[in-house]
Amino acid sequence: MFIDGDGSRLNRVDHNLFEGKRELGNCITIEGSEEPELQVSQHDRIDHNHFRNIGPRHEENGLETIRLGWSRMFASSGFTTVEENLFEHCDGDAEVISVKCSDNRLRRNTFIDCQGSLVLRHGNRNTVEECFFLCNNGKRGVGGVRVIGEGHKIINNYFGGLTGTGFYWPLVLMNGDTEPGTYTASYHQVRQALIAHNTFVNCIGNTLDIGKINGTGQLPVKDSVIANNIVVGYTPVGSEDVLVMFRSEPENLVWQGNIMYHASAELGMTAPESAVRWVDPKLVRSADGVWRLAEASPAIDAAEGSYPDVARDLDGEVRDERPDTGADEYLPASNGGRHPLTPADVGVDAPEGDDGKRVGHRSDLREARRLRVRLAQRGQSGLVDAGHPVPDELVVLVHPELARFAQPLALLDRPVLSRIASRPKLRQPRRIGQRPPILGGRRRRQHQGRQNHDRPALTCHE
Ligand SMILES: [Ca+2]
Ligand SMILES: [Ca+2]
Repeated sequence: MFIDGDGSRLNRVDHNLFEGKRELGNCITIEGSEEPELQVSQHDRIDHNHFRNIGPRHEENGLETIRLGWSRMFASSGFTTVEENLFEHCDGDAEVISVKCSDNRLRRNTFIDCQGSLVLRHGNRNTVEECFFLCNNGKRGVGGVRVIGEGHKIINNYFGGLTGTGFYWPLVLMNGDTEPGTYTASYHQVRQALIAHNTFVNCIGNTLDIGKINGTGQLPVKDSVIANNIVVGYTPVGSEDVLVMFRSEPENLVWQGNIMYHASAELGMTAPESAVRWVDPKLVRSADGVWRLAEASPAIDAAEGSYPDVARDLDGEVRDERPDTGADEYLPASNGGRHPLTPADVGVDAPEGDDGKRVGHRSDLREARRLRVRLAQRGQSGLVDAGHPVPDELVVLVHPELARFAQPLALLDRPVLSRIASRPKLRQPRRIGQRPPILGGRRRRQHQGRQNHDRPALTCHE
């Protein structure tokens, strides 16, 4: 699915199943306009989708589940939200999600056994929060989050049992080749990153990998904060032996209020107790497999400093006046937190989201058909949302491979015009920036070039 075009905004892609994609091409790509200036599509929402069995890893880059923007759009603000999606065995690319523009929010997504990472590859000020990154069955190469650029926030996430190494350690902060602000196909310097209130449990060693170099890498991680995280391993799960690995020396990296403990690994740095306390946080595994705080945990009320971005916890619950270390706030009166998403929570048959905006009743279908006819009369054939005006500039191009998912598009709660790529004779709506969904010739080379020039190829286990 390709979301694109001049003035593209307010598109929603929700409650779909993306499954079994093996050939090159992302499941969802969001781009935008190139003239008069590069502008990524804005205020889009990708939610409650189920992505599964994407892959195996392709020899070329470009089989991501989602790519937001592309490298030359890095400075453009997307304000897009990717939330409440389930990713299972999405192995097609080193980047399960590739973010290449600015000011997006990725939250409450669950990643299970995905051989790759969520990568903030280009762009600034993106937030990754309240996500579960899980490896359930010891599958190799299952990664977490890799950070490049300025002002990113990684908060309230849970990383459980991850097995990725090299570029796929649970959290990787890359060294840069280029200062933020100018285009590069390589790596922008990490600055002003906030890594706060995350919980890492039973991952293979080197949970935090700082200053990894891929390229010249002369610009170190700078002016960033790693605060109030829990890193704990109760079982020896790998051969690596430190929790924090410095590949190069950071510049003004502040450590505060972290709790780390491992049965068989060492910390890997010297730090005062106020920065990292080596103590067992005494987490207890709950029924959903997530390790959470319990009554006796020394992490309760132990957070230091003030982080207004973390007013809630992984469960979405408001933290009390003395926040706990890690992603979970221990609230004895709570009647249950958020759990890792399951197939029942997402996809075509899933119930409404938290916002109660799910549609899909028969009356909506009837309305959608009516609008479809009306649109055809206007020369704008396609499926549209029920009960909304249809602005010309909002477009979703549906790749033929995904055409069978076109019907759920009729159920979007945002005004979206959908065009099936296999019907090329449709008259084109005004003001639509076109991009053939089947890429051929020059365009295909150009498209692949975007993918390939953006990063060096990575192999899964390096
Ligand atoms: Ca507390
Ligand atoms: Ca909680």
